[in-house]
Formats: sequence, C-alpha cells, structure tokens
Amino acid sequence: MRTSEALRAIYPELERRIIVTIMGATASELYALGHRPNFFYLEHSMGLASSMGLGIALALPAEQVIVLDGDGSLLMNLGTLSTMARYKPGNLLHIVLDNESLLSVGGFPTATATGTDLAGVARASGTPRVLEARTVADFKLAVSEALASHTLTTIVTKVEAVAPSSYHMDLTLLENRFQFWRCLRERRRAP
Ligand SMILES: Cc1ncc(C[n+]2csc(CCOP(=O)(O)OP(=O)(O)O)c2C)c(N)n1
Repeated sequence: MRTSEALRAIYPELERRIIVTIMGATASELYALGHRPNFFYLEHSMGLASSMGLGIALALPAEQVIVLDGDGSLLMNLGTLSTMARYKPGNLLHIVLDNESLLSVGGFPTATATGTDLAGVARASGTPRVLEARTVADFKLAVSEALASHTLTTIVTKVEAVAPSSYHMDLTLLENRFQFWRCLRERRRAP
C-alpha cells in the first residue's frame, strides 16, 4: 500500500475532523487529494505533530483530531506516546504511516526497518487501543473502528516508501497557520 492510497481511502473521514500532519511526503500527498481549512501541515517541526494534535484534542474535546505521523518523526519524539497515554483523550486518533524510512529527505532507513516495533512501543506506553494494518482494506477498517471507539488509538500501518510525484504545495506555512487557527476558533464557538 502506498501512502497516497492509504490517505485516499480515509479522505472522507478526514473532511470533517481536525487533521495535523507531519511535513514532507505525507503533507504533499494529503494536499494533492484536496486541501481543507481543517488540515494543518506541521512543516519543519519533525516529531511534534502528535504533540500538537494532543494539545488540540485536549482543548477541543467536542472535536475529533487525527494526527498523520511518520515512523522517523515518531522515533524522534517517542515520549509523545507516554504523554498521550497519560491523558488518553478519546477524541484523538494517532496514525503512523510507517514506510521504514526518512522518505522525504532521501529514504535513509529508520529503526523500524531493523525491527523496532512502534505498535509494541505504543502498547507498552499505555495506549489503550493499538491497531496495525498492512492493506488498504485493513487500514480503512482500523480507522473507522478507532473513530467509532472514542478511545485514544494509535494505528501503525506499513506503507511503501514511494515518494509523491511532487512535493510542491501552493500554500505557505503562515497562510495555513492562520486559516487553520480561524477554523479552530470557529469550531470552538460552535454549539
Ligand atoms: C528536527 C528536524 N530534523 C530533521 C528534519 C529534516 N526532515 C524533514 S522530513 C524528514 C524525514 C521524516 O521522516 P518520517 O517521519 O519517517 O516521514 P517520511 O518522510 O518517511 O514520510 C527529515 C529528517 C526536520 N525537518 N526537523
């Protein structure tokens, strides 16, 4: 399964929710499927998409927040798993697209290529629900189950290390930041 296929399969689930992605390939693939004001692409701050998602989930308990993480990014901030598990927001879904590499900067293999089991680390950190997927069908099912469960879930899904056809995004970081902030503000005001 490619990242683009995985994201296309769950795109309808992303349309209404608050989405925070890592930078690079994942951001570009989601942007290519269609940008929305409720999508934030956390450029540069590698590892912190889950931390940002956790903060939003705690601040906006009526919203469902989905973080699109990468194996390299999560490995840079493993403590995020224990922090998320400590607060256990039921409105947070943490998806790890594990391509076993730092794809966006040339494909250097990460520790998941040599056996680190991120689902196992998430379980040992106390995450109440941890699911794994390898096919588009399994991934789609895992996402709908996780969203219906209203329980903090990490889904680790293996994806091929295939780069997007283009990394170009016609949206500056600041523009995305203000648009996303306005979207969050409106959601907070909504009854
Ligand atoms: C602190 C920090 N170190 C390094 C980088 C450079 N960098 C950008 S994307 C990336 C790889 C991210 O890997 P992963 O999370 O596995 O996502 P993938 O690119 O494989 O989709 C790196 C190292 C960065 N942006 N920030």
